[in-house]
Amino acid sequence: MNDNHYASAKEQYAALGVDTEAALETMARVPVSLQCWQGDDVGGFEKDAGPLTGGIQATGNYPGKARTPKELRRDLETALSLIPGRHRVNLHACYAELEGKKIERNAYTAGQFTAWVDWAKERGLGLDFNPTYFSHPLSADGFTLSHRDEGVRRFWIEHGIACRRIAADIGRRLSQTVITNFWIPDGSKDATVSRRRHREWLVQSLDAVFAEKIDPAFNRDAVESKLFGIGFESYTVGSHEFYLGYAASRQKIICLDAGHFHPTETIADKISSVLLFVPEVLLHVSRGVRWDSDHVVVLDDATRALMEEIVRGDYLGRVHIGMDYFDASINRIAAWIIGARSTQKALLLALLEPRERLRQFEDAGDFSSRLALFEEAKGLPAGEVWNEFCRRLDVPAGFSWMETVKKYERDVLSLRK
Ligand code: RNT
Ligand code: ZN
Repeated sequence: MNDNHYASAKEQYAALGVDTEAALETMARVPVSLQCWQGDDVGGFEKDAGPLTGGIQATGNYPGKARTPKELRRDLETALSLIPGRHRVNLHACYAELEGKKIERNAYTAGQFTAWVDWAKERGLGLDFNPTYFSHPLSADGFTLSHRDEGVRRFWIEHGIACRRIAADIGRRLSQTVITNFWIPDGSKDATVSRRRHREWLVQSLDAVFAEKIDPAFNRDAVESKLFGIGFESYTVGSHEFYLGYAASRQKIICLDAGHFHPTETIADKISSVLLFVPEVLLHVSRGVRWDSDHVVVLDDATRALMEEIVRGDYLGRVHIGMDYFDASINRIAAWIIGARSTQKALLLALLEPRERLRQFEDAGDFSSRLALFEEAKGLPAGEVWNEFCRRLDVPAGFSWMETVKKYERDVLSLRK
């Protein structure tokens, strides 16, 4: 019965020149990088960590957040078991396991991430990494790498250097590349006179962080811009122009976070421009809602357009898909799964687009047929291909995954007080 549904879908797509088998193969080999920080509201495990700062906020108090690395890993395993395919986990430096020792962030080493790496290795997961430039006394006044005080800048440069070394070490142990993403909160709430100086300091600091040559087989660096943060509304040192210029001139990966632009600005159209000038793109797939840049991803037009651009431009080999949102108002594991599956669905829809046919119409100047086919293609049975994808990878295709999450909530999460 189900097989027939897929077989019929396959035929309907084939009639438009779309190979569903090729789409399924691609789907099975494109990982998403799950953000560890969705599991504990960006808390991390440094014992004396204060509240979350840096202009980001996780609102809500849904019960059951992970309190220890073990809990977080177990939660991630549960989420990953309901997301079809083989994936990656994105770590932040503040998820270091310090075992009661007092170690400063500029002195972190791979030793603090051994348990994470062992775990990833055992499960065949890739890892990605982020230095943590927030929730720390030396970031309390809103500046880190672009701070006016040289000593503060030095501390954060050292943290960046330490993180690249940790990432390279992880990459060596896993025999694959770790992407290390640099995002800093630096900026101010109100009108700022010295915009220029902070940006000059930031260039110098980043150059110092990246001075050490590291084998790109094990670590590659990305830089992430932002429009504004909460409490940082008037000035963000690391703006889009800043990082696009930096990434292009230093050949770094540019990280595009879907929530970091003006409310009606989306990132889909940026892909084919930035990839002319930077080697690769890291996506922070997210959903901005008014002033929040980090709502759970859903299958919306912006996410669909993003994946369409990546597929149409044949960029899958140069784009890394990372998730970045944090919502503490719903079950945190469900949040991971909803966002990742929606991202995958957007990718599948893009792969199923009759793009050769559409391109032919476009090349022939037949825009009536192009628009007509865009609209007719929306009625094709993509859901059957998604179901087949999940079936082949042994993950529930439909809503029933929620039963597993609810059971986990009853048996595990509700016992965390
Ligand atoms: C913040 C950036 C950044 C963070 C993570 C936790 O606005 O999006 O990527 O979400 O580093
Ligand atoms: Zn981000």
